[in-house]
Amino acid sequence: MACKRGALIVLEGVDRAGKTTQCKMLVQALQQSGRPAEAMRFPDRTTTIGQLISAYLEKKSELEDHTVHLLFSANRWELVPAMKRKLEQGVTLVVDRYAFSGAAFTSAKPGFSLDWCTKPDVGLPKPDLVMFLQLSPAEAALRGQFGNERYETRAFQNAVQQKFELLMKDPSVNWQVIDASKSVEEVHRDITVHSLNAINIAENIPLGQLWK
Ligand code: Z5A
Repeated sequence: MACKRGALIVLEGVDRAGKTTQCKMLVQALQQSGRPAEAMRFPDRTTTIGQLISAYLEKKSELEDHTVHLLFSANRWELVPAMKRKLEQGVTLVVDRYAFSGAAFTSAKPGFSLDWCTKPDVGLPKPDLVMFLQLSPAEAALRGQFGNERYETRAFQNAVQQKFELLMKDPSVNWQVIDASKSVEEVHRDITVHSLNAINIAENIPLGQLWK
């Protein structure tokens, strides 16, 4: 009998919400409990496309806004064959940012509709669970200053948060809002409960297609 597929689990959220911290903890906890799991992050800065994006984020290069949006999407699509292979092998993928960040960040720029911004990612592997780590700007400020990369300003992050709120109204996606202001351990516990549930459900259903 073919093995049961892994789940595609995504963490989204505003700057300093704790996505990277929680992705690492979740992968470790799943592995320790005997469930195959691997971490991924977008942008994946290791590929040729990812290096173009990284230079843009670090403000070492300029790219036209539509162009960089399509590069972020291409960076996801280039990883799809590997993602599908892992999921089919029963590996759960825990992903730090995905197409939702793509849509939220570009549509927070002037002149971009959320509708246009989602289009290039239609048909990507659909996450079984998307957890949005909710953190107020005041709480984020307690975790240190913004970094020096592009987009790391309070005004832009507020606009991004509003776009995420619109995306979360979509009932075709399994969104769970996580209170990221709790301690690292408490957030981890909440995330683990939702993840185990999603892993159990994913075992018995085929992988979906995002926004289709
Ligand atoms: N972007 C885009 O435009 N289009 C796209 O398609 C995609 C992305 C995929 C990539 O940044 C940028 O690209 C991002 C979106 C855009 N721009 N912004 N902003 P990245 O992925 O390289 O980095 P990041 O996602 O911005 O990281 P982050 O948001 O700054 O951090 P985080 O991963 O959410 O948090 P963390 O690193 O785990 O924790 C931050 C700090 O808080 C750290 O000191 C922790 O120790 C602390 N922390 C974490 N949890 C807690 C709790 N619970 N209590 C107290 N302190 C905590």
